[in-house]
Amino acid sequence: MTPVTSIRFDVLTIFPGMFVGPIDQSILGRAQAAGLVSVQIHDLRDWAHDRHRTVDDAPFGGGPGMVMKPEPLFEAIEAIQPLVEAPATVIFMSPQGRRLDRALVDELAALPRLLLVCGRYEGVDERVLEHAVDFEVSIGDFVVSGGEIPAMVVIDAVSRRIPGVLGGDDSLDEESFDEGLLEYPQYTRPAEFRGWPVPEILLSGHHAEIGKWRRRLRMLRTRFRRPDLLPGASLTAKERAWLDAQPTDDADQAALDATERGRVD
Ligand code: 9D3
Repeated sequence: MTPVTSIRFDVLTIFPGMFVGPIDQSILGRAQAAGLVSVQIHDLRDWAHDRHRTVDDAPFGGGPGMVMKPEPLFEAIEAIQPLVEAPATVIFMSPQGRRLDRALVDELAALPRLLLVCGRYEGVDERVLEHAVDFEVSIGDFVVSGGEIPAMVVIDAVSRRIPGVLGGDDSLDEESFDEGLLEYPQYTRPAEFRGWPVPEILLSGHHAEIGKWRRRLRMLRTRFRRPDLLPGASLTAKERAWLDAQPTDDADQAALDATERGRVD
């Protein structure tokens, strides 16, 4: 018997309805049916103390906006933790958090259980972050309206790292990013569309040459679009030398990449 890794997500939110479509569709839906991933959504208002189901209040010291009250959050987290045996790592989705990247996705995928707490309003009572949350996660330096969509991003990205979730060869998913290079350009029929031809090499049937061309395009593209990735990319000394020898002064390298520069000489 091969060991099976699975992960459980609990989500705490005041908008449980936002999660209904996304997590039941496609790859995530299949992963849940296969028992590789489970997702349970919890409505924070179920732990409110009044009949208006209030979960926010004005900030001490004044200032704009509202702050999430501590009692419902503490009580919800304490009620959700014992629902299954594995202890959950509690993550608060927040613009102040550690920025999500591949390394963090992999760290999270190694955990058995995550409790994702979605923020709303201007913020949350700091005592929740200090005493009930393990750490905060952001999906990037831009503002979205709440933690729900970021939590879905975490669930989707982390689930893809669980073996078996992608169905086929899961290792395929990482290959292009793994080597720290962007992907090569792709084409399908027709061979000429509105006067724009597919690069000739791809029609040649010379698989070794096509492989070289694709590799070169990946290197050129990465240098042009994401030069920050290059120092960490796994290139051979020969490949680095080749790339260093390519001119960088073109007005439109992107267009050039797809044709001339990728030519195998
Ligand atoms: C007034 C200052 N704003 C902080 C930048 C207030 C604020 C705006 C939006 C506070 C929270 C939010 C809602 N965003 C999230 O909860 C959130 C988020 C995000 O906005 N960007 C990236 N990642 C995340 S994770 C949660």
